Amino acid sequence: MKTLPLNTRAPTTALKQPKELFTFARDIDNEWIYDREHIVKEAVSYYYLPDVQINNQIDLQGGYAKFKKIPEEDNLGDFASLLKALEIHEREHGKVGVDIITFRGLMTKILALPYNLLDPIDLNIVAYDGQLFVKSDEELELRRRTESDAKQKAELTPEKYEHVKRCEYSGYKFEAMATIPKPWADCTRPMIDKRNKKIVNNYEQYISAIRTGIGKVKMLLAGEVDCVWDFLPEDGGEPVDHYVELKTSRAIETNGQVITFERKLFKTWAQSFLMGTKKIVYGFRDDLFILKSVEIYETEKIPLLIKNNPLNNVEDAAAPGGRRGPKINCISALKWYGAVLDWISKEIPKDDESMSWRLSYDPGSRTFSLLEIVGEANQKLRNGGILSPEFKQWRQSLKKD
Ligand code: 0WD
Ligand code: CA
Repeated sequence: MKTLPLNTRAPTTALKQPKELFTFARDIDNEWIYDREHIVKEAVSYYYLPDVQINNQIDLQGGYAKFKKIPEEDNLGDFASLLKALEIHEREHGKVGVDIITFRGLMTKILALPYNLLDPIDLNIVAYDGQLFVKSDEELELRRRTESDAKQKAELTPEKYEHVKRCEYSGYKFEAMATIPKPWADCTRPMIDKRNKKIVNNYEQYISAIRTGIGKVKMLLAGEVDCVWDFLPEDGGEPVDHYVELKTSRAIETNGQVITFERKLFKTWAQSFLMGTKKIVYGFRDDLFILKSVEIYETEKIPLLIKNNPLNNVEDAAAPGGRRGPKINCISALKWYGAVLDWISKEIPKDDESMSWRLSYDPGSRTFSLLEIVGEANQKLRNGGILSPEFKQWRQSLKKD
């Protein structure tokens, strides 16, 4: 087992500007879409929430009973569809030359780790064709989600548990209320006015795969994009520059809530920063789920915003046991992230198919480690677990030329 001390930091944070390579989407029927035109027409939505509507007491639990929610086991990050979209891209443009291929959300966990020391991480890594394919351990992830839900159910009153579920829903409802399916000029009046009647779901998802990198490590990250700020640029413009991340939060009234929000804002920064998403829109709601205000954050300004907050380093009321959380520093987190990727890239031989790897963070012992996975478990990851037969066939066919 190899370990990386938690205080490791890369000397610099040289970052490549993220560039979109391709997109794919999931529709309401749980089908994946790869056709660009179809995606633009059906899966991309646009931000639109004028002040008059915000002042209209939008109810973010409206339609809760009709929520069309995807089962957890179907929402674990579908690697097969990412690889299929990658293959389609490569058939036109050739093999994507990166070191690591993964979902953005998994990298957010690593980037945010220095200030989330209680959250475990378990990722499987397969080296194949000179690249590392990184995916969460599905079994563990699903078990954790199920157990966390069961724990809440057991520990909370039925009313409180219901409240938690409604909080979850309110995020998706905010997305439905803050977006329109076409640019404003192409929308009909009913499209805009009937948003509150729309049945909310979390099947529909638009995913952008970008090329980025930190230090010497080049990466392909696939991440969900909530909506477009103004328009999708044609010929040559960078779509990433137009993307928006939507979030909701309890309106902030007490110092404790400021600290809780700052921790959330840090995670949202990490998530958005990785994809090059420039804008984050927060909808603030009260305890009755009424939307009170909307705040737009520029992602690049958040590190300074957090740094300058005098409450950032006081007693962390949100942490279990009243733990004094370390002062959040986005640059320090980035240097940690850079060091991790550098370490992974150096430690894992990219052409050795005799083993796979497990990257773990264990909150109990506070160890960050890489462990070899051999034998049957390695074979399983290489045959369907992470790599799909279709994708391997595609990459093999490239080698024959
Ligand atoms: O453990 C896994 N294998 C995960 C899979 C963790 C996180 C996401 N996913 C799935 C997503 O559903 C999506 O299909 O992978 C795909 C790409 O997601 P991503 O952009 O890499 O994921 P992330 O940045 O963590 O989350 C983006 C969105 C969330 O929006 P918010 O505003 O809450 O960050 O993906 C959804 C959610 O809408 N999402 C989840 N939905 C239900 N349960 C979860 C979850 N645990 N995690 C992310
Ligand atoms: Ca979001």
